[in-house]
Order: sequence, then C-alpha cells, then structure tokens
Amino acid sequence: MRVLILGIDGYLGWPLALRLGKRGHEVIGVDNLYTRNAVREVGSDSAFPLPEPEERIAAAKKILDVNITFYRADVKDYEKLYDIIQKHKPDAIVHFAEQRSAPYSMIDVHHANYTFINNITSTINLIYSILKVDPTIHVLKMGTMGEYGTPNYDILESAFVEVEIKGKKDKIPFPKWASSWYHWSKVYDTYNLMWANKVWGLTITDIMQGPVYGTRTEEIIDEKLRTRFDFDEVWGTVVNRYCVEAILGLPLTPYGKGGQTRGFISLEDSMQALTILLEHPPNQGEYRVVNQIHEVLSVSQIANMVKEVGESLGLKVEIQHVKNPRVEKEEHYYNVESKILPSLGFTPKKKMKDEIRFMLEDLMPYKSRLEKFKHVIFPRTDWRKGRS
Ligand code: USQ
Repeated sequence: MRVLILGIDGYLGWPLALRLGKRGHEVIGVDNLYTRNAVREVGSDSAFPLPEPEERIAAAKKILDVNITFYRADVKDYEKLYDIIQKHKPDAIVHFAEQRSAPYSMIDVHHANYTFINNITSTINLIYSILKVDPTIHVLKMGTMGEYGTPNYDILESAFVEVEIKGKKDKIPFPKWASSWYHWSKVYDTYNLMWANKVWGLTITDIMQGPVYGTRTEEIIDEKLRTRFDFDEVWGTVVNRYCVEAILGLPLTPYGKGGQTRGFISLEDSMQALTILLEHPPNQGEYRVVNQIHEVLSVSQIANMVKEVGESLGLKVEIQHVKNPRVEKEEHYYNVESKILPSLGFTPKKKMKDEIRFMLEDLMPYKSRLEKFKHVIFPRTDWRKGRS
C-alpha cells in the first residue's frame, strides 16, 4: 500500500510511519512542524530531544531500512496538498495534521480560532483534493472519544442512532457533546466527513480514540527513532504528565475529584489498531466510525498506579488533587462499545501498569533536561477564564 501521513512529525505520526514502513508499505509524509513551535510557545519541549525531520528520516533508513518521503508543507494550503496527493496517488491518507491539544484551544480567542481554522480547513482541503484526484482513496481520520463527552448512556460504535420524538422515529447522527474548542473542532470534522461521504461517497474511517500514553513501539529501538513526548500543562496528556511529575518529585495532579474516566490506549496498541484499520479498509463508499480504546480508567486510578510503580522504582511519589482548570464531569458513567477493532483481529498487547514502568525507565535518563521545564507543569490554562 502507498500511504500518505498528514502530520507525520507528531506523537502518533512518526511511529506510524515506522510501523507502516517496516510492514513494507510505501510511506510519504507531510508536516508543517507546527507542534514543535507551539510547544516552545508555551515554554516547553519534548522530553526526548527531537532530531530534525531530515535526521530522523535518515535514522529510519539506517536503523530500520525504512524509506520515507517527506514534505514540509501546510495542509491548510490546498494547492500544495492537492499537488502532493496528485503526484503520489496514495491508496490511503492518514489525517493527523490537526491541532490536538484541548488546553491550547482554550487559551484565548486566537488559539480557539487557530484550532478551528487549522482543523476544519485541513479536513475540507483533504476532502476536495481526494475528490479531484481519486475519490476511492481511503481516508483514515483521527477523531477523538472526547467528541461524545461523558454521557449517562452507552457510547455506541455507530454513526447514527434511532430516536423517537413525540411518537415519530428517525435516525440522527450519534449525539456529540464535547468539552473544549479542540474537541468541538473534531465534532465538526466528523459532520463534514459524514456529509462528504453522503454527497460524494468518499471512503472514510473516523477514529474515536481515547488518550494515548507511552514511550515505546516495536520500531523505537534507538534514541534517534524516539517520538516526541509532551508533559507540560498544555500539550501533555494525563498519563505522560504523571510519569514526568513522578520523575521530577512533583506531586501527581488529578484534577478535581479525579473520577474523570476515559478509554486509554498505549502507543504500541494505537499503532497496531491504526495498521489494522489501514490494512482492512471499509467498503468503497462507506463511512466507518471506530471507537479505539483499551483500558477504561479514572485519572485517580492512574495516579495510584503511577505512585505504586514509581515507588517500586525508588521514587518518592505524592498525589495532590488540584483545582480542576477544566469544565467537565468529575464523576460519571462511562461505557464504550468497541467491537470493530476486535472483529478485525485487534488484540491489545500492553497493560497500562506495565507501560508506566517502561515510561519511567525511559524518562529517568532525561531528568536533568526535564528539570528545566518544571515551571510549565502545574495547570494554568483555565477553561472558566476564557482569556490568557
Ligand atoms: N487530567 C488530570 N490531570 C492532569 C491532566 C489531565 O486530571 O494533569 C484530566 C483532564 O481533566 C481530563 C483527563 O485527564 O479529564 C484527560 O485529559 P488529557 O489532557 O489527558 O487529555 P485530553 O485533553 O482529553 O486530550 C487528549 C489528547 C487529544 C485526544 C484526547 C482523547 O490531547 O488529542 O483527542 O486525549 S479523549 O480524552 O478521549 O478525548
């Protein structure tokens, strides 16, 4: 297969390129390196130093014998995106080229606007490029479990649901109720993709993935092949943040009551799932929604896990519930249907507790680098404030 990855420089994009390359697929990647700059904008950096794209591509060739063609380009530039798709005519396009931080989108009006303009425009550009080059190309689009919010009913793995209103039945898109501008941008993307499928019969997999954690995949066998790893209050996600907090001797920070429950998945299992979905595309003209999760846990449970594993490695780990900077339910029902991936052979290999040990071991040698970013860990971006 020939696969174009939009957002190849990111936490998921890079390891996916290595995985697909190792499996013999041809890999082309696009990135404007926005995340690198936006993480610096909030005073932080990746825990592992990142080689320049050209250097990491050379390392992939040397260490894994994987060839990657890279374009430094912005997916908001329709002509550029169209030219790349027209030139390579991929079988599938993975769309990760979106602003992916909820706190970043909540900083102020400029960050909210950037999130919407970048995320919505990139998806529209992709839809129109495919339409012009080849409408049969499979689009694998990264959405988020956060599109659904935390409803008091089961989250089905279905694009539509039947409802009855005043005695009359109809099918409506499965309800969405997001909790940041970032998550809303993904909801709007979903509606746009469903519409493109209805109007033009595009073939789409819309992945609703929970928070990803971890430092390792089967291909990350050398420091030069590491993927970025964020831990600051804006770009870091909860498990990755806790691990860095534990390394630095800072208290772990469950927000509020800590009952916020999500469907987590390791980086390795995310790679496995994405590969399966690419290698088993939906039928031509189908819009397929996939709930991509593994372990359902609360942020308090995870803090206890990091404390236990950290202490077994000799770290002194405290847990300190902090005032929740977000507007979200802190105790709630959470039950997610996830049957498509298992039906295609997905068998999660990693348990969070085991991965936390590897993460702490991998991060430990970078402790002095992490010390420099201690001041950007405590949450400052406040949902209620609405401005910086
Ligand atoms: N949280 C804490 N303490 C922290 C950091 C976060 O309790 O130090 C809580 C948050 O309040 C939230 C939960 O952990 O309830 C998850 O937050 P997160 O920062 O780990 O993840 P989130 O902002 O939801 O976004 C991340 C990715 C995003 C992806 C999403 C999947 O950044 O790209 O779409 O996970 S999901 O959460 O299922 O929507």
